[in-house]
Amino acid sequence: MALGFCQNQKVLINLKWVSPPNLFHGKYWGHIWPLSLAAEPGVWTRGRTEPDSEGARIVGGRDCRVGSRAYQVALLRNGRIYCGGSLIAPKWVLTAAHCRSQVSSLQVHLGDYNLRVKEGTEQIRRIRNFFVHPGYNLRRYDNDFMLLELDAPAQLNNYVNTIDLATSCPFPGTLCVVSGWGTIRSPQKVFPNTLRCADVYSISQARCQASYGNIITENMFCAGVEQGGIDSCQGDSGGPLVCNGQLQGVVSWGTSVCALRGRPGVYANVCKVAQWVRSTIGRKSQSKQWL
Ligand SMILES: [Ca+2]
Repeated sequence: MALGFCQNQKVLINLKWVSPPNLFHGKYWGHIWPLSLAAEPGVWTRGRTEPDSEGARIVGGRDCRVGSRAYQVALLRNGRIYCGGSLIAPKWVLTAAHCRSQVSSLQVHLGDYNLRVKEGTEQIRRIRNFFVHPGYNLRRYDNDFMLLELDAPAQLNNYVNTIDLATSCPFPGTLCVVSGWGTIRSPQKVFPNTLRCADVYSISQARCQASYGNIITENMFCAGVEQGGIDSCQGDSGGPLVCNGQLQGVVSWGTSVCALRGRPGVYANVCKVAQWVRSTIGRKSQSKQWL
């Protein structure tokens, strides 16, 4: 969850993804999509030059209530947050396709809250297999979905539980909650120990396209707040955006400086992939090779 800052920094589109600190710089910038910047000159506009004109505006998320996000998954690499995800069935996690790099090395934490403390609620799994959406397009960030099959099913309880997929597409203005262990500052990187939550509102496709142009497809939607300052950010990728108790969005991308006014977060549109999710899980659950 990010706080909003806007200094003399170019605003770059970037996936809400983070690599380990020793690789951070190279891999982070390696995920910028230059063509999108060329196609969308507005994205290149520079931030305000007045010192602290935005830095004083400290707004952002909050600690989630313990146990309130039992579907939240942490994908860790070398003990650090890499991406988020959502438990949608005891053996299945829905996350973002752009989190797929070296996916087999990721550790899956269910029922976690403070990543630095062993709370006794955690269930740790490995990834047996992963399925990237067949329509995923890295250059356009389209269909940014990936299913992870866990090596063993989760034991469901008060701290670990599944969430239902959205049964309808987002209605503009709906209050939603996004959660994750991503950076709480932007463009600085400050990673919290505890799970953070933020309230954002779904935004119409017309307004989303007014912000980002025709990069926005029907498989994405925007969510944010009018004044900026509250947003998902690097490290939150793949995590849940939940509206009315259903998983409506997967944290996908935004400007590299998060939470800017007029630059809402972009989410993969879960209502468009319910059939793919059901068929993938159903097919693999029935196939003996996966038992
Ligand atoms: Ca913990």
